[in-house]
Amino acid sequence: AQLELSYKARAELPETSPMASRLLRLMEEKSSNLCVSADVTESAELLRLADELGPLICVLKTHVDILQNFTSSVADELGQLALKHRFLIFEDRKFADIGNTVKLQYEGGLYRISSWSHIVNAHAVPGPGVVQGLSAVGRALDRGCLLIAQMSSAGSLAKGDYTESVVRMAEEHSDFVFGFICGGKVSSKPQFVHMTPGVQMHSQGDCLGQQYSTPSEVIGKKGSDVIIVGRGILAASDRLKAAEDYRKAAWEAYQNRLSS
Ligand code: BMP
Repeated sequence: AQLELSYKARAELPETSPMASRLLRLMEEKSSNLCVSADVTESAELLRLADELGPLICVLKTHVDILQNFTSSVADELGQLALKHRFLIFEDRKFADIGNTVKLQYEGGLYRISSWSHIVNAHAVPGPGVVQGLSAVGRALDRGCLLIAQMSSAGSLAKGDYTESVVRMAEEHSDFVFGFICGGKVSSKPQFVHMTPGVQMHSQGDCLGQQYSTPSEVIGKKGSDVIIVGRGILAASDRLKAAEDYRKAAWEAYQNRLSS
């Protein structure tokens, strides 16, 4: 078996990118490998959530295009909360077009994603141009990108050879791509961060194809680094307590992995 490095040790490797180092370091400092998926439709609720759960999370994942009332000041306030509570913002935009188009989508439009989101993600299906287009905007701003290697939804086509090609694409663009959206560890290179959605402790799935695993399966068995939790926390009557339960479960699974 491969020697299991701590998040902190991985942050310090020379091959680890600045964005991965920043994330791995703050995970260690906050004892948190929890990313909350803040899938709410009101900006005020998004900001309340970020302020309330901020101390417990390493990343706040957004879908700004589901907000009814997004303005640039929402992005500004989110940025201030990210500084206050030391988390990174990840706009889950899933770019999937030719390089020139994603460049325009990332930088401009209503959302100006590159101006406030530390992390974005992309599908590899267009080929490396998608990463080159995003990188042309993001590199100069010290942003980072995750490639979608696998998906949590039933019947996903992102598997097998496709997943392997995504990993190679990441390795070839490691100055901007620092990790993966995946079900479990897909690369043995310790400089890459693995982030896994489809995590819930008390449900197997929803009626639209989502499939859930538990924090201990994802971090302990499958070797991912960060759990991404939406409704497991958002639908709880006490969101703060639910977030703490997920943080603790995922952190303990990581610690068990280190000591085994
Ligand atoms: P929930 O925990 O409520 O099922 O939400 C999961 C979140 O992760 C959603 O925002 C969804 O868009 C995202 N997601 C996912 O569920 N599976 C994937 O493969 C990729 C995702 O980004």
